[in-house]
Amino acid sequence: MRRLVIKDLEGDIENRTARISVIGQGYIGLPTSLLMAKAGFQVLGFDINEELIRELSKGRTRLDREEGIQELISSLLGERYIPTNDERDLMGSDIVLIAVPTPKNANGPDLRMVISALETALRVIREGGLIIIESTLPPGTFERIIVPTVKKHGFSIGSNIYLAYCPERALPGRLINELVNNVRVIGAIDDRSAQLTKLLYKTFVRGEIELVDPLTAEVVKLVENSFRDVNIAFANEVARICEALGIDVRKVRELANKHPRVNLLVPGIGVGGSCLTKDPLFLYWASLENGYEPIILKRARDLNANMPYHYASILDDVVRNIKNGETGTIAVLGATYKGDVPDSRESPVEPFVRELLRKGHRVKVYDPLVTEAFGGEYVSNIFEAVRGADAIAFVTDHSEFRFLNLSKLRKAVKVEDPVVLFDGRMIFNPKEVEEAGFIYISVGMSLSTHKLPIKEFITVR
Ligand code: SAJ
Repeated sequence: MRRLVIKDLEGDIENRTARISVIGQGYIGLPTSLLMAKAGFQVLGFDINEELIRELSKGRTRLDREEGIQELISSLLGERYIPTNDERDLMGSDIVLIAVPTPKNANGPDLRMVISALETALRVIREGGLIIIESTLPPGTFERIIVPTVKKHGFSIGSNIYLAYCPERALPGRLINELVNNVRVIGAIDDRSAQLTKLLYKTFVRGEIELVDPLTAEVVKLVENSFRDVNIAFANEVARICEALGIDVRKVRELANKHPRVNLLVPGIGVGGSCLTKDPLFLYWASLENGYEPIILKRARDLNANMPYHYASILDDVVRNIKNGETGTIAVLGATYKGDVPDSRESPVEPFVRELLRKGHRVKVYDPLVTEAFGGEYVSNIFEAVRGADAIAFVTDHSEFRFLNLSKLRKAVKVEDPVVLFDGRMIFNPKEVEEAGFIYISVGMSLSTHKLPIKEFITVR
């Protein structure tokens, strides 16, 4: 009898008759649903956010800047891809995939959304079905929390239910491409769960698929994002060193990167997004609990988190110098956590803006993709945003900013010299900025070298 159930699901995956439900229709759940629908499955995209489901049902997506997503929705909606927020539609699913956020709170990971999605999955899955978790799990969660929850519902893993962890590893901005081409890591406690999950992913993934134990899969995912956070922290550390020593990090980076084994990332006003700001901490906490404190992870995280405060402090000094000690008006351009992605979660722009406000400045915020202003005044037009500004801070590397006409921008300011342009993402050529009539300041430069009209200029802290 058990064999029959197992064979059924294999066959249903192979001939695309398995009915799949995906809980969470965000950055990962939506594109993954669409890819499985494209592969030939009937996919229900479930989300508790009614507004999101309403939009999707009309064929509209918040991920319209992600290449390929709008096209996939247009061709699959109502046919093989059906968005819903009615849990009853999911009853009897053969496969349920969970792609909801795993945020952090002050003391550790917040697993409430994952657990709630798992409870939903356990209510709707058919006997002999497969549950896959794509949401990030802190080390040990699969065996200590997920497995016991499944057992509590009366299921026996590897017998009348199958269960696997397959963390998403795709980069916002290149989602479809990375979901298809990246290597996938599957963690499971039994072979059948791993094999069934592999069979499913093989229907839409071109990258290799590796099978490991759940703890290894959990750690791999966190190591990847910690690697990136630590590497950006190193670039930021080099920027701070250059500021202290009075040289330009651009030249240092350009020359160091000519070495065949050096690849210094781009220093900037900070590291944001929902992944890099928490994943290194998940790894840090888990290791600490088990007797080893990974100090590099913690130091890197703290350094990256401090960058927005550091540059808010510099800008505060610069503006007060220009204004003879008074506060001024600062136009902050960019609000999202990175360029060309309409996501302001954990954006480093938030502490940057809040710190400038706390120091008493008027802050106007413009972003081409979101209306978030973090307590500042949102302005929907870039030229209006800069009008009357003593300083303009570019803090997100949107493509729109890279190709701006800087002379036109300077004219729109309508303030006598000096007007400062702070390049928080190193997207401009300093010479061009100065030719347009701004004073250029940036990450990783000694401020004493800037051509400000003040003799005794601040020293970088
Ligand atoms: N950043 C820099 N300097 C750089 C590169 C990035 O300051 O040289 C900043 C960005 O501006 C942004 C932050 O870092 O604020 C993070 O951006 P990102 O593009 O590095 O990464 P995410 O958070 O969008 O996506 C990461 C990816 N992980 C890795 O590249 C190892 C992605 O593959 C993961 O799937 C994703 O986290 C996730 O969901 O875990």
